[in-house]
Amino acid sequence: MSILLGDREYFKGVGKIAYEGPESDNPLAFRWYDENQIVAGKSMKEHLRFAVAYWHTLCGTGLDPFGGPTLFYPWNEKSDAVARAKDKADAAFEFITKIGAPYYCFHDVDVVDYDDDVRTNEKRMQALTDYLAQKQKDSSVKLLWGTANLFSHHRYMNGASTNPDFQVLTHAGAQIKMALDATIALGGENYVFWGGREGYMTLLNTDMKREQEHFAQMLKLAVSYARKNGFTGKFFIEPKPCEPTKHQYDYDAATVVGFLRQFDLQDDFSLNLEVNHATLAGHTFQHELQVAADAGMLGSIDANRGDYQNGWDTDQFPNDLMEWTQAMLVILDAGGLAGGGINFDAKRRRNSTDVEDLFYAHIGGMDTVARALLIADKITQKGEYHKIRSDRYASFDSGKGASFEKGELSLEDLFSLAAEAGEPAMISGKQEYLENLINRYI
Ligand code: XLS
Ligand code: NI
Ligand code: NI
Repeated sequence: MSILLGDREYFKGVGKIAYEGPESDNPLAFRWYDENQIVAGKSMKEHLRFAVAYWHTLCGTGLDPFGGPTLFYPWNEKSDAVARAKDKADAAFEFITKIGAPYYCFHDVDVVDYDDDVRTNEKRMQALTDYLAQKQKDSSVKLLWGTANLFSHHRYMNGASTNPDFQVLTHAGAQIKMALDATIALGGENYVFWGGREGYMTLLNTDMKREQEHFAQMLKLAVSYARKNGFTGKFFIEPKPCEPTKHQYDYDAATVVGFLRQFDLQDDFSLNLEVNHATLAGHTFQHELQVAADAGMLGSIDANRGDYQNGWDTDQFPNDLMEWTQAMLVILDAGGLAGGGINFDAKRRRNSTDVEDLFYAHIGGMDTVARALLIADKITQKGEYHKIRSDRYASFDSGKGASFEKGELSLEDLFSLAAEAGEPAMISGKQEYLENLINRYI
C-alpha cells in the first residue's frame, strides 16, 4: 500500500522502513533505530530528532568538478518553477515519511528555484510555504530549521553579509528575510547560518575586521526581525574552517563562541556542529561538541563523515561507531541537544544511483547514531568511565586544591605548597584503558 501524500509515487518499491532488530537481514529495515525505545528516560525519537536534508536528498545531482549529474529525478521535469517545486515537495515528504524521520531542513533555493528578481522569489517562496505547511499537517513531519543559501549565486562570489559591496549585502538581507518568513510560517524550530562565503580568498583585498562587524550586524537584524515576527526558536551558527573560501570566519566552535560573545549574540545563538567540518578544522567531532557544550551552546548536529584520505567536505553518511559513541557521551553528559536535532547533511556517492541507495544511506546513518546512543547510555549506566574521569581531578575536590578553585590561593601560596610537598608522583592518564573500555561496549 502506498503512503504517498501527493498524486504520484516517486520511491516505488520501497515502503515504510520498520524497526526489525539486530537479527534482521532485511537491508530496508532498521536494526537499531527503534523510535519508541526508551533510553535514558526519553524515546530514541526524542533524543535524536532526525532530520532529512532537502539539499542533498532531494536536490543533489551527483555532479563533481570532473563530471555532470548522475542522479536524475522525475520531480525535476516541469518547466514552471513553482510546479516543479511542488513535485519535489511531494517526493520529499514521501521520502521523509517512508524513512520515518520526524524533521526536515532546507535552504530557500532547495525548496524552490530563485531567479534574479527579489519579488518573484518572494511569491515563489510564499507559494511553497503554503504547500509545505499542508504537507507538514498531513504527515506530522516538522521543520527542524530553515536557512538561506547565500553562497551558490554568482553575486555572492565575494561573500554575502561580508561582501565589500553593500548592494550585494542587501540581497543577502532580502534572502534571509524571506527564509525567516518561511521558517516562521512553517513552525520551524530553529534557523541556521552557515557562512559559505563569509571569509576570504586572500587578505590582500580584505578588511577582515569590517567584514566581521558587518556579519554581526546582519545577525542582529535577523534576530530582531524574527523575534518581532514571533520566532521563539534558536539561531545556530554552523562552523567550518574552509571550503568554499580559503578561510571562513566561522572557523570552528571555539572561534564562533568567541565571536558570539564579542558581539553579544550568545543568548540568541548556539552552534550547529558538523562532523566533517570538525575534522577539516583539525579537530575531532567530539572536541567540537565538547567546546559547544562547555559554553552552553550545544544546539544541533549536521551528521556526516569525512574521508581519512581526502581533505574536503565529502559529506558521507555516518558509519563510525567509535566516533559516534564518543559524541553521544558528550551529548548525554550535556543533557541533550538544546532545541536542535540530527540532520543528515550527507549525500550518497554519485555512483549510488538506485532508488534504494537513498534509503540504505539514511538507514545506515540512523542505525549508527541510534546504536551509539545505546552504547553511550550503557557506558554511562556502568559508571566506570565517568568515575575514572572525575577521579583524575580528585585533588581539587578538597584541601588546598579546592581552595585554589575557589580563588583563595595566591601565586606565593602555590610556591610554598610546591616547595613543601616536593615532586608529585606520576599519575597515569590511562588512555588505552579508556579506549578499551569504550570498545568493550561497542
Ligand atoms: C556545507 C554546509 C551546509 C550547511 C547549510 O558545507 O554543511 O550544507 O549545513 O548551509
Ligand atoms: Ni552542514
Ligand atoms: Ni558541510
